[in-house]
Parts: sequence; structure tokens; C-alpha cells
Amino acid sequence: MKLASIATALAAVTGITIAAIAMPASATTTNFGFGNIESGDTVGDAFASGLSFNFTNNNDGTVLFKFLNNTSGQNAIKQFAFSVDPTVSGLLSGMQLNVGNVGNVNFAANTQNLSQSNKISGWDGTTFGGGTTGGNNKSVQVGEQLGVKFTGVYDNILAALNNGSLKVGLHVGSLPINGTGDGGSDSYVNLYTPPAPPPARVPEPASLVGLGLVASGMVMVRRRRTFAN
Ligand SMILES: [Ca+2]
Ligand SMILES: [Ca+2]
Repeated sequence: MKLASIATALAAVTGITIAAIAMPASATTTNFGFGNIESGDTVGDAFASGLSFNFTNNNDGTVLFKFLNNTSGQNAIKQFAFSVDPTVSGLLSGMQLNVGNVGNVNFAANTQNLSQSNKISGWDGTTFGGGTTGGNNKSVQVGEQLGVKFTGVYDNILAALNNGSLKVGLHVGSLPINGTGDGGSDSYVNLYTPPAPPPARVPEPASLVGLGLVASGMVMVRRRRTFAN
């Protein structure tokens, strides 16, 4: 059964239209993980999988980003930073911090450079962001959340995150050093799926056969030369 007819059959049974099935972008919340910055510091690399953010469509022209720390230990998110490519410069505006925070969290706006961001491919400089107002205490510690609200169009923001024109970075402190101290820090960047490169040109079978003949011919020549010597 072809995909279209499966969808039609499904629609007949469930009453869900094909359009609804085919548009995952209409979901109201999307989650993103964070990854390590290549060639950057390694002190916090083991914690990347416990850091994430999600953003939700408030359906009133605003979106809410939530930064989550589900690592373990004393690790504390002390800074977040957005890099917005000039091609999508109007994407997010009217930033409001501390919207729906969980735990003892308080951030203030700043445009401080994200450390190690010089090693992030395509990072355009910190366009806007925020940092803790009180060291570890007001940072996003394990189990806590920071909420940041913007005016913006959800689908456009999702598209920009997915094509890398919008990037999100974190700086985390109080990371364990050699299992003894807790004064390390490291930065992270959101994970995304880079646009697929153009398909590689695959040699046709005929030319592969040709290459094979050339290669075996060269071997034969080499062998003959060996015998001649
Ligand atoms: Ca790292
Ligand atoms: Ca805290």
C-alpha cells in the first residue's frame, strides 16, 4: 500500500486529516539537546547529554524557551547566549527573563561573549543572552529551570534552529575537576541537523569496470617489469 493510501485509510478511520499527519512542525513544544564544542575544553564533556532546552508556542505571537539542567553534582548553568545570523535578524525580540523559573534561579540580560564560541562553526557573536545574578545560588542548578520569553514566530524559529542560522550556547560552571574540585567550567552549543550536502557523484558501473581494468593492467605491467629485472 502506498503512503498516500495509508494516510487516506488512516484519515478514514481516525478522522485526522493528511495535513495534520504531514506537519510535525505544528507541535507546540520542541526539545533540543546540547553538544560539546569541538576542540574546546573537555572538563564538562561528560555532562552534555544532561543539558537541554525546549521552546513552546504560546499561540499569541510569543514563545517560551526553558533551559534545563538534568545533570548530576554541583554543575550550574551560569549563562545562555543566542547567536542569530543576520539573514534572520528579526527572529526573536522583546526578551523577558525569569518567566516560569523552577527553583532558585534569577538571570539578568547581557550580551557577554560565550567562552569557546570562537570554536563554534557559524557562530555570529552573541546577539543576546543572560547570566546569573548571583553566582551558583541564582544559576540553574541540577533539577532547576530558567524560562525566557520572546516575541517571535514559532515555525520560523524552529526552521532557523534546524538550519543553524539560530544557535544557542550555554556556559556551565562548578564542574568537577579530576573528581576532586568543583571549579571547572565549559561551554556547549545546541545540537541540530546540518543541511544535507549535495549528493556525491557516484561513478557509473561502466567507468568502475574501466578503472578496474586500468588497475589490473598496471599490476600486470609492474609484474612484467619485476620479471624483466
Ligand atoms: Ca567541552
Ligand atoms: Ca539555583
